[in-house]
Amino acid sequence: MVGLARNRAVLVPAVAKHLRPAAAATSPAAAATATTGFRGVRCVSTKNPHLEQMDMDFLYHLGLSSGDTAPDGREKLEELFGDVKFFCCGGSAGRMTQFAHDVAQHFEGTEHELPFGAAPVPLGKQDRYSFFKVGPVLISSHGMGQPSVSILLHEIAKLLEHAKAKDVTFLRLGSSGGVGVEPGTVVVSTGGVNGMVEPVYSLPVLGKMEHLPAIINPEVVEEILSATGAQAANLGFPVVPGKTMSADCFYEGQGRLDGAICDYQESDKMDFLNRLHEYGVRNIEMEAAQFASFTHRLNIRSCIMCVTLLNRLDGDQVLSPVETLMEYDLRPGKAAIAYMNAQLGL
Ligand code: R2B
Ligand code: URA
Repeated sequence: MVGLARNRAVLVPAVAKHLRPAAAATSPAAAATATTGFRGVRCVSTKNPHLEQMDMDFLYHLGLSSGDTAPDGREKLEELFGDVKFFCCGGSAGRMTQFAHDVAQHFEGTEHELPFGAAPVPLGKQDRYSFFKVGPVLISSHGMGQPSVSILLHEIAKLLEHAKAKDVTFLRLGSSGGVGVEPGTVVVSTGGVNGMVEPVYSLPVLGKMEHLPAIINPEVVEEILSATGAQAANLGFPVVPGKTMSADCFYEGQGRLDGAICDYQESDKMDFLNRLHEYGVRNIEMEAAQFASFTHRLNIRSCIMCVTLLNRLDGDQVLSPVETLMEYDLRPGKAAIAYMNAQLGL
């Protein structure tokens, strides 16, 4: 047996305290897939009473600060970021820079068009994350792994709260290894699971392990599937829903046989991958569970769209030609633009 049920005795109290009220009313396992009322005009809102005591908040990794006043009397961050409706992030700085240019091109001739001749300009300090704003879309790289995306999400949530941004949807656009799907497929995550195949992101806090439900809002999944379905012929690649496993390691943590160290056999790997497939997992990457749990805790609409670079049931090495991989890399961004288009009514 996999998932929460197997560990119910250990996880139930630990998980329940992290569920938002509507979800907590159901069992933890049901809560992991529940619709939990994300609709309505709402500001991005952090959950930390200590922030209220601070006159100024320096967002260290972004190189931006709250507390400055714009000429119109508003907080400077509100002037710059108050109109944000989407935050799109992905691992690679190069890919997210390209995405910023693609979004800018897409907005040409619309109300979100950049001023004539302007290109997306990198914001903030750029040495950790490559960060851009194009109309209502905030774009950033997040590096590899859950610790890296976690730092970014804490600072982006605070930034958007200072900015009084409303109704913002967070999207992670990434790459992954497929589990029983054709390479090049974009998997829209319906929920995250950790390396123990439990629907949580597990984080030690003050010497205690916290199990944070890795819940994705099903409404956003449906919206993405509907927008990409309507554009299926233009997009030209499959988009499917499925659970996503997030590992803290590319090699042993993802059951690969080609790392520098491996203490298991091919049959052990295949047993595990088949167990994942049976549980509904369709791809493996390194950030989704953290991303899902963080956005769930702050009641932020979010989803994860990752292209699969290979089918892990067929092998471990990423062997497709460079041109094929470059084209695959563009796919989550194309799916996100189709979704944002539909949401913005363009
Ligand atoms: C997908 O690709 C990266 C590892 O190659 C990692 O960031 C992820 O989630
Ligand atoms: N990224 C991962 O984390 N795993 C893969 O197999 C491919 C990309």
